[in-house]
Amino acid sequence: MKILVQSTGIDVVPGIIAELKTHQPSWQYFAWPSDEPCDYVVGWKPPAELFARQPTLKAVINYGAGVDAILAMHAVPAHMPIVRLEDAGMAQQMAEYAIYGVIHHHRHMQIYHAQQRARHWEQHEDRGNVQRPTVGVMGLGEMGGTVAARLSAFGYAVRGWSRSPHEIENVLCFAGLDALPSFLSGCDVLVSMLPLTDSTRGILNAATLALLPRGAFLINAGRGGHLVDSDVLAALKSGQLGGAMLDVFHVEPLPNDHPYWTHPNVIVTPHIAATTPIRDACAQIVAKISAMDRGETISGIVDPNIGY
Ligand code: NDP
Ligand code: OXD
Repeated sequence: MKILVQSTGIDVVPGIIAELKTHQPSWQYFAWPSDEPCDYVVGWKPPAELFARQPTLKAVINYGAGVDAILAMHAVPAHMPIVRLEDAGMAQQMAEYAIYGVIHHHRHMQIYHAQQRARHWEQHEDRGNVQRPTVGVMGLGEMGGTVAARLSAFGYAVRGWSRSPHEIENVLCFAGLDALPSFLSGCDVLVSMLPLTDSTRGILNAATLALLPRGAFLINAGRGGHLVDSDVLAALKSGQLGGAMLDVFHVEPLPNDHPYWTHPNVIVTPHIAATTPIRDACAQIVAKISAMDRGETISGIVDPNIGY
């Protein structure tokens, strides 16, 4: 079996190949760019040229959870299965990221950071132990499902929203577009872990942000395309949003002159909410390729019609 490995950061490819070899030493591995005809490609945001130069590929294994970039490429042959990573150690990181953001808001950390810079001593803990915010999680899949369960175990009241109905212990679940207003109306903190699809692009806009309780805090670790940035900035200005923690953006790296960088109530992180853990990811990739090659049905095959 011949496996082609590609990534946007060329320096990570040798590490991925070394890790894949530990799980399956008998396969042959090639780093992109290579014209050696391969059976499978393990890649992240592959260039269109790769598919033209690799006509023997049987499937693409996406080295991450989100498949919006690869689905947007017209170069991937229509019949070729696209397989995404399922959790592979990322859900735990997502839970850490979300819990950090929720606590940042709940325990007034934005205010304390500003106070420290001004050498100002003042306590704001009246809300700290009395009124805990209700947290809403958009997307209840590998990431969002874990995030909702962990936040609930941490003691927050949690609600979740997905396309199809879900049942998660101690999480008030809503499903479908009709239920979105009821869901949003109870979210003091809104965490988005949605995939970017035709149905979710721009979903956080003036109309939907207006449905949140005044002063709500927004955490976005899904994709930048979920936000209408001008509407988010307007909501921050009016006080409809009390603050935001943003990990993903329309353009990455976030351009130097973007207002998010300097907004006093916005935390910017450089797409690190959950990075792909090489060991878990490679173990999962080898297991999925082996099963596919035996002709078995595997989980994690993307439905291009719904976009995730
Ligand atoms: P999954 O496919 O496992 O879950 C997606 C969830 O979103 C499902 O619950 C799905 O509903 C829901 N959903 C999809 N479309 C809609 C819709 N139109 N309306 C309501 N709910 C919808 O994906 P993951 O949890 O693995 O990953 C989610 C996203 O997180 C990725 O696509 C990626 O963009 C992002 N991500 C970001 C990272 C970062 O570092 N910032 C790292 C990893 C992922 P249903 O359950 O009904 O199908
Ligand atoms: C992913 C990501 O989708 O890192 O895996 O954003």
